[in-house]
Amino acid sequence: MTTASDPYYSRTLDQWQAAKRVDPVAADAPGPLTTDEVWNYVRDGFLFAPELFSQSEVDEFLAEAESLAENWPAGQPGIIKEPDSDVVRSVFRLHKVSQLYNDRFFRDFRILDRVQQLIGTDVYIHQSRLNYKPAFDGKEFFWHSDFETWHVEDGMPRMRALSVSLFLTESHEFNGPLMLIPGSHETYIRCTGGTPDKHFERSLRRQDYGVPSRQALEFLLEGSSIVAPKGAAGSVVFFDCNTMHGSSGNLGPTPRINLFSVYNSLENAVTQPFCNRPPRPEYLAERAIVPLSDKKQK
Ligand code: 6CS
Ligand code: FE
Repeated sequence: MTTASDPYYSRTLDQWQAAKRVDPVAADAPGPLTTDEVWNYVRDGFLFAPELFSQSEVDEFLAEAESLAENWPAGQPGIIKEPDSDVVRSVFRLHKVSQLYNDRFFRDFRILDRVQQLIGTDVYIHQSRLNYKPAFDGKEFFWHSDFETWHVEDGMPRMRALSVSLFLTESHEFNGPLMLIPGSHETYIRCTGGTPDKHFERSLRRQDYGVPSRQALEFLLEGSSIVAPKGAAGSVVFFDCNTMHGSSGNLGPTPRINLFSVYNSLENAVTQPFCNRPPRPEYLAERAIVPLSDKKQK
């Protein structure tokens, strides 16, 4: 696709640019969220649901998270180490390896009903992962829009996806909580720089391309601010695919573990990447599309 026909081209100019989002933020489908909650999501680009899951559910999810990191089969793709050490930073494509997460989280009605209400169609999982943010060693995730990467490197056409992040440990000010810029989802930042070959092998440890410039961040922060939803394990953040977010390192003595799933509209399945590189591997961008509505778990 040419730059002219793609509203979300990026990494093609020498200067960063701010473009207006052209897709609606949320649909008006029926579901458990109140009108106010949907409205807040449309305004801010995220919604915080404290303690949506119970402590006993979280205990099981946490045991699974620890077991996955410890027993990841040698040679199975999808395990990422911290930038300066061999400590596990993330594991990916959990919807293909964890029955527990599939049955009790990814397809749980508390998640899927809300996701479908916001996206307005049936959905599938584009990506799933655990971020471990280990005690003392867990490094930052610099500011980014997930959509910029999913569009350029994975070929996701439009902004019809959202992320769900479940806190498996308490999120607090010392362990590098997720930070977001409310309202930033309305602006698409075109980044400078290209896409190096096999960029993903580096970017998941430390991202250097597809990140906004300092001036772009200042621009997004004019009239806005940084927020960090904090709270008990079991709390959930729903955030739009274009909301600018990041997190600092974990300087605390215990890990900060989050379980993520990314839902994309069935009408927005990935195509060829919007850069001159082959698509990223399927552990990062699912191409085996499984509609979720008939698999909902009550
Ligand atoms: O490259 C990706 O797809 C991703 N990277 C980051 C830093 N956040 C979202 C997603 O996992
Ligand atoms: Fe992200």
